[in-house]
Amino acid sequence: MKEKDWWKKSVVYQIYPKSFNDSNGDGVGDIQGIIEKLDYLKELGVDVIWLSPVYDSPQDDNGYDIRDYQKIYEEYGDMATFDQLLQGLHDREMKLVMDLVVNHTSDEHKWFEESRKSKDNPYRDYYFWREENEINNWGSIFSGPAWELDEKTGEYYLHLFSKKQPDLNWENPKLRQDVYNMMKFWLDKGIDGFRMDVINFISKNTDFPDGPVPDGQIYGDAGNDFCNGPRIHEFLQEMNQEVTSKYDVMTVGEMPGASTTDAQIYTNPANNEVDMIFTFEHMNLDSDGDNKWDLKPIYLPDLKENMSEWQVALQENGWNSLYWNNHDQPRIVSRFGNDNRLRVRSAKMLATCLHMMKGTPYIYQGEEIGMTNVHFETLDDYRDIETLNMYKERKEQGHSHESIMQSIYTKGRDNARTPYQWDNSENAGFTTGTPWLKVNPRYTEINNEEALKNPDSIFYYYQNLIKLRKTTEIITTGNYRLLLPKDEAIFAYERYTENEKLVVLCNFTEEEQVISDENILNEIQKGSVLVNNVPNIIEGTLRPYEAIVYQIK
Ligand code: TEU
Ligand code: CA
Repeated sequence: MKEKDWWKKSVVYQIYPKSFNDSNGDGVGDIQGIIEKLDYLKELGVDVIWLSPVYDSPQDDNGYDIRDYQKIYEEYGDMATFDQLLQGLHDREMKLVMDLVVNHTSDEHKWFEESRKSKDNPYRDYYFWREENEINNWGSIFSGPAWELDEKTGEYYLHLFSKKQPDLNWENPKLRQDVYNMMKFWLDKGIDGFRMDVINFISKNTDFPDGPVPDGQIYGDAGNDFCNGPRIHEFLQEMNQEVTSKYDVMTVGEMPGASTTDAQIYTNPANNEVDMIFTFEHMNLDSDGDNKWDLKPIYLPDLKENMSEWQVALQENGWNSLYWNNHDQPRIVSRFGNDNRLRVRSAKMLATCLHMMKGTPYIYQGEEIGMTNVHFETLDDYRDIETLNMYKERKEQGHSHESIMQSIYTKGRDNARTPYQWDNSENAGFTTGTPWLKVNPRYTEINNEEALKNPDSIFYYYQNLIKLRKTTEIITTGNYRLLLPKDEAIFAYERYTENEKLVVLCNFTEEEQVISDENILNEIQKGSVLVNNVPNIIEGTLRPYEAIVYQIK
């Protein structure tokens, strides 16, 4: 493996700064708070930190609405503190990947403030402006129409996300150069890569044809008009050539609406676009239709089929990112596991299932201690713009309060954003003040201090999975094959090289499962146990949420 491919051997840990650790008691996490936890992250063993946006922002979407790309948001600290964080990570031989949000800016960014002033302003073409008869039926992903009238010039601007997140016009070469220069500013500081926010949205069909339905959630059905658009590969290649290829960095593109066929192009090293992408497909399988708020229980064979399709499609000339969680998704142990009696065991099973796959695993803060979804009684306790807008819209459409709250409990983004649970003191040790979003009441039982005290905790299980990746080459290099594709309870697969094999067996249910497949039984008899989550294995049987990995040489 080339030195440059260090990210193939890495495990990434995502920090959502607002909710990680508050160092000064104002109720908001901050960079100093992260610095205080660097030794903890080192102990977990992760190689790379992905930091969600810390740039200057009015925080309409918690920092994914950037006012100034080269300034740190005041509540998080300043550039000197940021430099200290970067140094602190490098001193501990960890790397730092920053969020790159260039599909849109904040409406308070100086480009947009200029752009809206007049039709002949030099920044006018940094965004998409259209007359009333030129706009289409697209809906914003955060509800309502995607076009907003600006009184000043009487034209509409495009915003696929909130009104305060106008979309940048990548057709404009000057905008592209400004973005590249900004990227170089951060790379020259020594950061180690970018996670690129909705990066497959930057090329759009600028004729703006109507979509099939006026709903911003439906990425796939909008054809290639706003995702994977006509010039997307050209833009990514240009960015690579002008910027990222000049540094030893990793790039991961967040790409809703990208299929495995798209991903084969995006991640093929020969194309010089990005190293890997985040797919959304496995995260959409527990939605009824294309709207994430319409709920449906997960059907395991669907999940297996989809994840296996990605594994196989990218195993030769591409690369996968592996994730269950991020700041937009509900907590995995509540979603595909059991967050009550079998919380610890099912969290370990889910970790095993993901971390034994081929690709770069991402751990989202709190996942390593099995943090769970939250059920706040009233809407007032929620903060996320997507959730609040959706509530209003669905209420107007006639949905009942109860059914909307059920969707929020199951899918809302604030599930992932409640403050990190450090200990069982007030506010989970996250802040001495009033947290910006309430702490999950389960912090007395689920917290970091508790996890570190208990050798059987989820934390030590993750630590071990990360160690295994370092010592067991096949986890990085082996190819993937799904076993028992139709089984509704067991997720089984193997990883193989010419002379070695791993067999991974995961029970996704609360019931004991018996393995009757002769081939699997024969294989595991020849193997030794690499990792498992329930003591005293009974060969051929998987107890509730049990996971076993056999190594066969
Ligand atoms: O998310 C992209 C995105 O499409 C999300 O809106 C996601 O689909 C949604 O949360 C699920 O309904 C990225 C960021 O990760 C997210 O936090 C931002 O809000 C969004 O882009 C806009 O920058
Ligand atoms: Ca703070």
